[in-house]
Amino acid sequence: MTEAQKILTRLGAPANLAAIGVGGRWQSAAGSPLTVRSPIDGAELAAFAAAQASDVAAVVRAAGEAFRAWRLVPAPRRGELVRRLGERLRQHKADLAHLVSLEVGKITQESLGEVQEMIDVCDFAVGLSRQLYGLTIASERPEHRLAEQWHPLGPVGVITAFNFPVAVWAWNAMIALVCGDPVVWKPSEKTPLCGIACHAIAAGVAAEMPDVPEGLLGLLIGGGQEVGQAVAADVGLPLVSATGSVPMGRAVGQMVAARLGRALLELGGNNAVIVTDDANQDLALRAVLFGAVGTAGQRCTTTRRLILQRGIAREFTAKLVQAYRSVRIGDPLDERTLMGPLINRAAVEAMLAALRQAREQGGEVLHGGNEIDRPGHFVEPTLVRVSPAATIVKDETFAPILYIHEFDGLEQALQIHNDVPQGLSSSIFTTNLISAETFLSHHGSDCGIANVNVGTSGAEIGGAFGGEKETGGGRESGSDSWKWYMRRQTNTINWGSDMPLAQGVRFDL
Ligand code: UN1
Repeated sequence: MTEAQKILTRLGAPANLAAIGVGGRWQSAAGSPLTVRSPIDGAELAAFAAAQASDVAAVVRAAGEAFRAWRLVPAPRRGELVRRLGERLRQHKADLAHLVSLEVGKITQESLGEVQEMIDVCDFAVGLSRQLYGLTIASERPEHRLAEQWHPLGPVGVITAFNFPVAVWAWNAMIALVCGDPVVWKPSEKTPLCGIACHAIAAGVAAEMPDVPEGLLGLLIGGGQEVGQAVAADVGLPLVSATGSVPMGRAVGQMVAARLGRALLELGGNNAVIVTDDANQDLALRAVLFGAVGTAGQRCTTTRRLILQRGIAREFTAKLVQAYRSVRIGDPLDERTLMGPLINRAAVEAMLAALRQAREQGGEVLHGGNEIDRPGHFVEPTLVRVSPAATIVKDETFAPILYIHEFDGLEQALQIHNDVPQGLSSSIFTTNLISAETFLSHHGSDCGIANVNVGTSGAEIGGAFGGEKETGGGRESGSDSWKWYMRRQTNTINWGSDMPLAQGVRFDL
């Protein structure tokens, strides 16, 4: 048994790993064989057959049946399931984090942080289960009351990416569950074991509560795109929440729109940090280092562009090069390591290809630029000084490349900042109130997330997470993101003995 399999067994997964889960019922699939290898050293972690598109309908049907029962369960009681799940995640935090590190190559600190994010969203959702508020609205008619209610929406399809293989499911599933919605989850085919682990933990907790219907939680591990496409196309899923690349989101969004379903998209980012001449450079340096090098540059919120004011540009760049030199790269399970591997060979190739393009477009590599010669998929974190006009900087390359630009005035910085197709996360480092507020204003950052003296990555779950433009417009996790997972109903109640029409219309016989 591999270490990963031992962890899965402790978390309640079946000995023979299966690609399909409906509550505690696991079912082997007959799709293409899936061999899971660790990006750390290429070692095989597990192998089993993936699900096929034809497997989706039955899981969605079970979710539909579960919906009819779950929507009748009072929301605070639905919160009790999530509360218990949060407790169970606390117990299994170390094991689940270890599995994340093995399967994705994240350093232990970041894997623990990811599981903590799940626990935090559980706590948030438990509170939310008593706060699914609607408004009351002043009616224009006498003795009338106008109000809105939020009702459960139905089963939610959740498609997640490899880089947050457990947390993003939790962001969606915990909110959906308290809102009264079953969840059908299609994890990334690059991280099926994290999918199996979360499903096993959740199904174990659900089985302990008699009012939880079996089909409430579904899992489908696909081998390619076909399962995700079937999820997007299934009318039994009124909401599909998808996290991943822009091309994936475009495909899913169009399929969901074609059936007039609701899509919540959280796609690529091309996040920038602006550092002004008056900034606290120590703060900026630490935030940029974590934002650009953390998770080996594989977060949607990774800092990909650094926009430096001319007066401090040389000095700050020199400090950054110095910091990059001391980043320890290697085994993510070694607590001294700050950067682990990329997810797979294709990610390494994509990084090298982007760097070739950057050089062709006039970029100067100031640090890194190479693959590291050892088993697994290790690269050097890379700094490239390049003009913001170079087309390569408009792309999200899911790797630790940081492009460095220079600017003179804030207007120019904002112009460079917003001149990319994506709009997820952004930040400015400044001690000047006017610069900070301009950045946050309607003519400042065009992103869904905009920070002052805080980096682009590492958002808390309490806020709404997501972005504009090609990032897809969705909002997940905190604030009022829950409204995506429910249907709003507007109610007008006449408690008088007359029948006045709205807008003062008269229609008398
Ligand atoms: C992602 O990369 O898809 O803000 C999510 C952050 C994390 C989540 C990132 N809380 O970096």
